[in-house]
Amino acid sequence: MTEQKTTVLIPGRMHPRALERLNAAFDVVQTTAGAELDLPAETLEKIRGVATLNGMRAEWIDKLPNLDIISNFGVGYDGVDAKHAATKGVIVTNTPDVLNDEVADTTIGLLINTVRRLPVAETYLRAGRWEKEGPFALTPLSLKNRHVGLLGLGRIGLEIAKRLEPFKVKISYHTRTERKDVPYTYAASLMELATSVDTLISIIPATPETHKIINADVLAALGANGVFINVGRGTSVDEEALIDALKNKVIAAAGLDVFYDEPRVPSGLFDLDNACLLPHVASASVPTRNDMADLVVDNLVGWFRERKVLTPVPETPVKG
Ligand code: A2R
Repeated sequence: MTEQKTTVLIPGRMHPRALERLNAAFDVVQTTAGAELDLPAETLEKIRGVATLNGMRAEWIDKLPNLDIISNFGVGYDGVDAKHAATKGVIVTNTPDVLNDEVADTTIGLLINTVRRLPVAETYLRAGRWEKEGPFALTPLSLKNRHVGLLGLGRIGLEIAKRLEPFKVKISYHTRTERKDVPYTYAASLMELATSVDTLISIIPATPETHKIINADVLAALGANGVFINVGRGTSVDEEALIDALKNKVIAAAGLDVFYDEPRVPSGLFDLDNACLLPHVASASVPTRNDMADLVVDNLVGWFRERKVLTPVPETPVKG
């Protein structure tokens, strides 16, 4: 007789390595986007685990009476209702730490690309303009003598700060709780941070508290030499205010890897030559995404084999 495998739901897309390993370990039910929970009642009852790319709403959780665990692919789990999961005794896990270095490296690349306009310079060369028209225009902005403010100094923010040190920039930060273990200057509010720095890097999660906190006033406080970089979540930004600030030179430039309503990017941003835009690629290398995929699977396997998970989120702490 064959052993009955535990049933795991994948609502929508999944990383191929995670999919392969999940198929080997579990009885996998994969649904399509738009029909994530369109399953017969007997299948819904069998589902004990979920592997997701940041999508598990409260009403979906409610449809799964025997759910134990939701394993999220990504450190940000704002698309998973972890508070609701907690009320149902459902564990939520995410993929912290394994992506810190990749995201921090990308952040430095995006900052330099934004300030020194390297993607624009490459386009200039590839269009044959260097030979025809002469050297690419000098960039008005430089990283030299900048004062960088980090909004968020958690696992990823700290790696960004460490990488900024050799660039000889001044470093400040704002978080709700001051850190006693870092040499950087603390600002008690976002406004205080934006007023004191000329470069703001956002690496905070999407929460009700962080919704559109980077607004017209914050951008104005950065000033005309100001540079804004976002590698956290697009929901932290009032995008209309950002487009206005870039258009009217309230700030000098922005580098964005994340957007309010991904993958839709406001057309106003496409028109701006002082915006450097990336399609949410900060952690998107094969090795890093493989590590994230393994952590998604290891959390599920650990739970169903030994009642142990590696990386539960704070809303659903696991005892023992
Ligand atoms: O506020 P604190 O002391 O909890 O510091 C956290 C900070 N943070 C905030 N800072 C200011 N105002 C807020 N309302 C606020 N909420 C959170 O963000 C901490 O310094 C940082 C988050 O750090 P971690 O939890 O270690 O997250 P990690 O791994 O650095 O990833 C950050 C985010 C993810 O949630 C994804 O959305 C994105 O980066 O990939």
